[in-house]
Amino acid sequence: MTGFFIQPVSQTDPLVAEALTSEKNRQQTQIELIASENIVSRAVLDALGHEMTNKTLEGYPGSRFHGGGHNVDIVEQAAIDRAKELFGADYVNVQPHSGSQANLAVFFTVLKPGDKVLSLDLAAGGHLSHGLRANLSGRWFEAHHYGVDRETGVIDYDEVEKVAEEIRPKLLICGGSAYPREFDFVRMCQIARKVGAFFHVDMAHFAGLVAAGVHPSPLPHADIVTCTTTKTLRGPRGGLIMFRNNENNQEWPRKLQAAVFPGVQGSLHTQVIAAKAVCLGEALQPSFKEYAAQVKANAQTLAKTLIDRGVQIVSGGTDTHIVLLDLSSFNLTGKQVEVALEAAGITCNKNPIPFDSPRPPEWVGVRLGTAAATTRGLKEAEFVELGTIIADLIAATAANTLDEVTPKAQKRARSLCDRFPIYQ
Ligand code: DSN
Repeated sequence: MTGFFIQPVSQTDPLVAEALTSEKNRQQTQIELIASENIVSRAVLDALGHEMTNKTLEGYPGSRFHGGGHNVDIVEQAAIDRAKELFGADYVNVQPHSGSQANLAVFFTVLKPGDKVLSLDLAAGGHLSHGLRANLSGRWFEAHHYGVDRETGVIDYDEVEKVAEEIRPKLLICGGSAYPREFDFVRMCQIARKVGAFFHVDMAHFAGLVAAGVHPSPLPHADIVTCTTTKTLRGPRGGLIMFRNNENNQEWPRKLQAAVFPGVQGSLHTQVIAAKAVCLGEALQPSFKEYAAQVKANAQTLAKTLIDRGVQIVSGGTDTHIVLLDLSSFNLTGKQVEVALEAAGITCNKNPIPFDSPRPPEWVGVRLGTAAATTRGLKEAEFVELGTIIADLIAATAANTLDEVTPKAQKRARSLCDRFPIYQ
């Protein structure tokens, strides 16, 4: 075993080592605008790469199926306590391996197969784990969807109420991956109560904004809330489930514990639990409030810069970190613009916009998010620069002049990376 415990991957596995080095280099030299991404701290990386990964453990702190769990108990309890403090929750489960697993555990707890759910349509910004036919949630449960108003791109809550009254779902969900506006939790809760549904908020994208108090919290209104620890919360890949006690969820702590384990998962990702504790601790610091406020200010600056250059933004702006571009007036697809931006060193993703084609190659949307670049240190002035580069690239894609425009755009994006370095 000589070397087994000391040799780094660069000595033992050149193929993987090279891909890891290139990925780090890619992140250092590209501006990341994928809305579900962020750049975690060295402390979160330390926890993720820790020997704690060797520990197999099932169950919950104080009640485990394996011995030797004392240290994991400490980090899991810390993660639970910090999440409770951060979000003002009475119940927290930090074990879900992802947001989708967290959502599945909710379905497992409050629904029986065949029960009806009502959630935001995927094309209007929803999430696949909220009842897409291709996902388990859509196979085992009867999913129905509400959308957004065709003119405003914003949810029409009267319409949600009408649909909810027709469908009478057992679970009403709000949240998703590409809805750039705040949800009206008060109204959604009223609708849920009126039709006798439980109210679930998936705040995966905006959890960091809620934690920092720069976005309304769903906790006072929802029966149950899920999120990821990635995205605006700036932590490792994984999910959380939480709620504030009310008359509907009194029986749920026991059921949810069992739904996560052994319902939808086996043993813990112990090192991820440690990283979750670190990220939640970071989010409790005053500097996180400043960070989250800057994420929002940057998104608003980016949206305004693009609007001023004639780019249409779904819903006309943003209340969060998400800016959703509608490229139909340029006669461009999201894929064309995603490729043009990547060639210039800016990463984003094609996305459907409301009422878009069901075929991804035909989607006319691009989703941008400001969480990662804000972590790098970019502020309003740099987001004006970024918006200008993006608008130039969109115009050049439409005019077929990318060969001329890309090199200059690439230089400008690279200069932002050099001025705001990461992981030096
Ligand atoms: N739902 C995917 C996204 O928003 O990009 C992953 O979290």
